[in-house]
Amino acid sequence: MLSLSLCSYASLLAVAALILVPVPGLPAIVDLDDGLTYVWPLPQEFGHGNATVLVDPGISLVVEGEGGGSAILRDAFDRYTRVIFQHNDVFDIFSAFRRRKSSFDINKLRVIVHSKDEGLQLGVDESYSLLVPDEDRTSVIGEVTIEANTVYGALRGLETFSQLCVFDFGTKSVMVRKAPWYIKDKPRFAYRGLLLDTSRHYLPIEVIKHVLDSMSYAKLNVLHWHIIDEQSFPLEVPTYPKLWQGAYSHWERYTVEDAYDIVNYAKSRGIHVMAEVDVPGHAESWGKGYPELWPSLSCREPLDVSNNFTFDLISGILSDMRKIFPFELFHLGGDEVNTDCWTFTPHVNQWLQAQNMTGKDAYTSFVLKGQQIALSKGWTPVNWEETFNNFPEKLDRKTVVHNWLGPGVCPKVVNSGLRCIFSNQGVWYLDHLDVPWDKVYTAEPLEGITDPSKQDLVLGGEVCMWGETADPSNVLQTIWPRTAAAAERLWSKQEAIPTTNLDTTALPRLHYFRCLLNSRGVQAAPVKNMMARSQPY
Ligand code: CP6
Repeated sequence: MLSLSLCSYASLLAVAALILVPVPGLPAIVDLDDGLTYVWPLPQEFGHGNATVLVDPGISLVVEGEGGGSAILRDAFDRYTRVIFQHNDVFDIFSAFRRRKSSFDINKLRVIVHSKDEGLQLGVDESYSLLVPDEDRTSVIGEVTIEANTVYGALRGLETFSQLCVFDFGTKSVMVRKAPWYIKDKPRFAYRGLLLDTSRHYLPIEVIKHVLDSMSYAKLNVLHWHIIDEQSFPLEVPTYPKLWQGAYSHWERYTVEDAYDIVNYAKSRGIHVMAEVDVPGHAESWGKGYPELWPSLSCREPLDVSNNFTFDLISGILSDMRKIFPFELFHLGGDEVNTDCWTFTPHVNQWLQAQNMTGKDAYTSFVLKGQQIALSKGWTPVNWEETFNNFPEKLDRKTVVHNWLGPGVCPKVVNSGLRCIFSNQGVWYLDHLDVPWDKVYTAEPLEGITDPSKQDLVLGGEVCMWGETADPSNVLQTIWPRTAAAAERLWSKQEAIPTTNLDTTALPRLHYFRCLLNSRGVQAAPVKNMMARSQPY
């Protein structure tokens, strides 16, 4: 037959081409049959078979359980069907028409959400189970099942399902390979954060939302919004309307409505927003509108500790912010405080002497006052580690200490009974461009902590995208792909995360996840854009 002979000619030619024209240096195409599981972060427990099933682009959502009616769930379903079927363009709608409905193995997504409580507290139940049937149509026909206690667990399950779906460009259809899948999943840590800094460079609302989308793909759940700092004060504070005179410009600002919008957008992706007001250092921009906050023109931060107005203003800011940020944690900074600036300023120095205080005493008292203001508004205070390093026993017992200076801090924090967030700058500061992905990946938040009751005091960890060198032009490609390495560390079982032979165990999966981000419009950089490993290959 003509077709046969054409075929054999073609394969002969192909074989000849392979023998005659070796193609050195082509990047390896991800081999989905290499035995690795291409879901990032890796689920806690899973098993699968070896069948390939077709997914109907017209897949319908069927909800069950008390929380099934959630608008958050419905919106997420719409988002994920757009992501999964992005290649099913107008022509594929016609092909779907021609196809008989029964030719798809999966045409229903059944989501069971047991609770209708949509409160998004720290430690909210994000567990889910996911079942993708194989082609055996005698069993539960055509139905993928996600079961979760809360809508936030269902969101995580949807993300996992979306990663199992791959578009086959030959048949132009979406399929799940290696079905059936049985997945039972939950996060290892309750706090899986990313810091964004909108003071050093303003980030438009759309960019922040894009970051939130990308976080949800890696199952990260806390946006630490470092809104204001010494360079600019972009946030509207209605009680003290001159504060945002410290913004870079009229347009580089966030209204109260903008901030609400961010918080709601994050909530619908299961992401908490933890706001930060970094005092008393890192606050120079506040004095643009209220110069009396500056000790003097040559000492503009830390804020004037001798002036009661300083604390009235902090209280006013926090009252206004309390209406916007429902998350129970609130970050009060407390890092890099130059107390010499106070002791060298005559009127502040006089005040210190009258109070019988050293600069360090005043720093302590400032931080503790800040904590009391936050506590009085119903927040749990978070402070950078210098506060713990300087006066550990004076901090309120509810304090969460945020590590950054180096390793070994969280062990001390949890031994003293306080809670800790891990962000060791040597591995999890994204502005350190020379830190390779594998160094991010092998960093372990529980290092040096063996007692399980102490381990429980480590809430999790956070990668920090400081804004000095990141703006809308490069922020996403600086965050990704390395943030994915931290995201797996924070979600997956410690025993499942390889520590050796990362080239073959983790790297192909990271390449694949990076491409998945790109396919969803996230500008994640190539894994090897920087020093990809400590050692050259
Ligand atoms: N801003 C604030 C910063 C940093 C910190 N706080 C910072 C310090 C050192 C490095 C990176 C960032 N830019 N407010 C420290 C918590 Cl290397």
